[in-house]
Amino acid sequence: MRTLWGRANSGNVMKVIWLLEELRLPYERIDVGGPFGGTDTPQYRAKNPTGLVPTLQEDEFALWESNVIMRYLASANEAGESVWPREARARARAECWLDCEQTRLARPQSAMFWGYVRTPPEKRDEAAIAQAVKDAAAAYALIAAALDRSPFIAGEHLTLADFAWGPHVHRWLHLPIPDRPEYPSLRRWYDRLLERPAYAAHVAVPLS
Ligand SMILES: N[C@@H](CCC(=O)N[C@@H](CS)C(=O)NCC(=O)O)C(=O)O
Repeated sequence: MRTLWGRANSGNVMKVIWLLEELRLPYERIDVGGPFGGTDTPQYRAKNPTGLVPTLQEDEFALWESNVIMRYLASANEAGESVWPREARARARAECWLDCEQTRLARPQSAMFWGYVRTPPEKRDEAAIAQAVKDAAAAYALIAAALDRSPFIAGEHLTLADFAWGPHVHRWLHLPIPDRPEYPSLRRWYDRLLERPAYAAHVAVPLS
């Protein structure tokens, strides 16, 4: 039995839902985190000591960190070969972008998203949001340059790199950012992702 713990409107949970759906791996999802709570119990912390979402559980085996969960699912299941190259260098090239999403984008993206979507206008720290937008724009410039050269982030095919960045870009393009830099290759890639039913259904949803 495979269970994904985490609320569906978390960007990090969305990555995993999209992957599970794309690979057609059966799972159940349980809402925890945010308004649902449930992440501060000893039972949940035993599965995920950070108390964050997502957590993946397969019987007694539990994993946390969204990108690790994706790597595991793509490595442990034959269907994963289509999005996770078995050849070491091809895989390593995609890994760069997975780690880069965590190290360069995750923090400013989260500050920007919380600032615009989950904070009432009168309580927003406009300077902090502006800085987050600037930092996120610099991270998107990195993948835009990669996407100038190939249709997907790590090359000719959809890989976990696209799953890691995909939920963020939908938000980036829909947040009310006044002076958002336009990266044409980023937008073309986003349009390509929208053609995928699992992305359209589970990721490209109203911001909440
Ligand atoms: N690096 C972690 C970050 C996890 C994270 O920050 N999750 C957020 C949601 S996107 C969270 O759990 N927030 C608290 C909550 O939902 O209760 C990952 O990629 O899984």
